[in-house]
Amino acid sequence: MKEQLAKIRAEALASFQEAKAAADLDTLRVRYLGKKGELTAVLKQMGKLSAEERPVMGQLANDVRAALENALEDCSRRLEAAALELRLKAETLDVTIPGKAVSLGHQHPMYIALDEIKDIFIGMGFEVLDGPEVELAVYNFDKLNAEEGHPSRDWSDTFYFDNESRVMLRSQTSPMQVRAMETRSLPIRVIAPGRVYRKDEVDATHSPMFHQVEGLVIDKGVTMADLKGTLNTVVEQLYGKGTKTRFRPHHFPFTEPSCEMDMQCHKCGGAGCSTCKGEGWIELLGAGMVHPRVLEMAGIDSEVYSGWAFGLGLERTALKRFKIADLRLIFENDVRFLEQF
Ligand code: 2NM
Repeated sequence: MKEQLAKIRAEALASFQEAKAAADLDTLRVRYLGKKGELTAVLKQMGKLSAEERPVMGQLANDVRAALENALEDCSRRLEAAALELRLKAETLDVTIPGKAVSLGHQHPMYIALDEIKDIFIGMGFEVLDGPEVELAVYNFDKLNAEEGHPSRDWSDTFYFDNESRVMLRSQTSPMQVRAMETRSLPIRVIAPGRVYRKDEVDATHSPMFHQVEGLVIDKGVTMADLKGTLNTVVEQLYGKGTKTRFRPHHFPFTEPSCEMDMQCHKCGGAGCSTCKGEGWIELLGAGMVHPRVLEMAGIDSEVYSGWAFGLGLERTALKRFKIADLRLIFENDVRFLEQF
């Protein structure tokens, strides 16, 4: 029996050393130490021993069991460490390898132009307003002094939602200015950029959806001189110091007097060329002194307060600002085009 125990011990220890994986150790544990294992089989023969031999063999068997358990424990730890080592090697990250470049989009030139315009006006104390693209005709037309019968109200010019021509896609951002006059305390200094809609065919200078920036100043003693001074400052910041401008008389229903503002052609310096179509001047925006009737409809006393307003097309402004030839490029969103700005 003593020899049997020594043999089990030697064999078991050797096989533990050879185990390659934790699963192998489990199989070996069952084989040597399990209920039907080799050590148990030997212990079952203890009954045949004499009373003197039994405790000696018992002690010996316990020593073997303890030795095997310790060895199993050691081997298990060794295998675990080896497995961890292997995993760490396999999962090594070389943090010095250059990353894959992420393809970022590009800010649209029209929004670059809008940001510049916003910055200029915010710098002069204006607030930027946002408002609904679906408007009431009352705000888009009536309160802007464009009453029933005005050509811009025609079904062929405006997108209406109902047969009564009450609800529409705004054709200008001026309804926001009306809302500002009705709800804000005076004085008012705001700009309202946003999308507007008109029934136009798409060509190099037209689109049924485009963007406007309108501005409004209302205070006591505001005159055309404020209009000219402010807009000249904006144009110089946008197109460069020393940019010459001129104001031509014009007509809008919501302003009186009304004007259009041109800048001297940057290409020919006013002599006339293809960029300015021989004019020497390039049209920038419309403006004027807010019509007293518009002020009164908004609940502002036109005897005490006066104001000026302007409106410009943002796409056309971006075309001029970045010398782009065709409006359609603005809407196509071709990255090869966008990346140039
Ligand atoms: C323009 C030209 C001139 C304008 C007027 C108003 C308001 F609400 F005060 F009456 N908002 N915007 C205005 C004036 C717009 O766009 C070419």
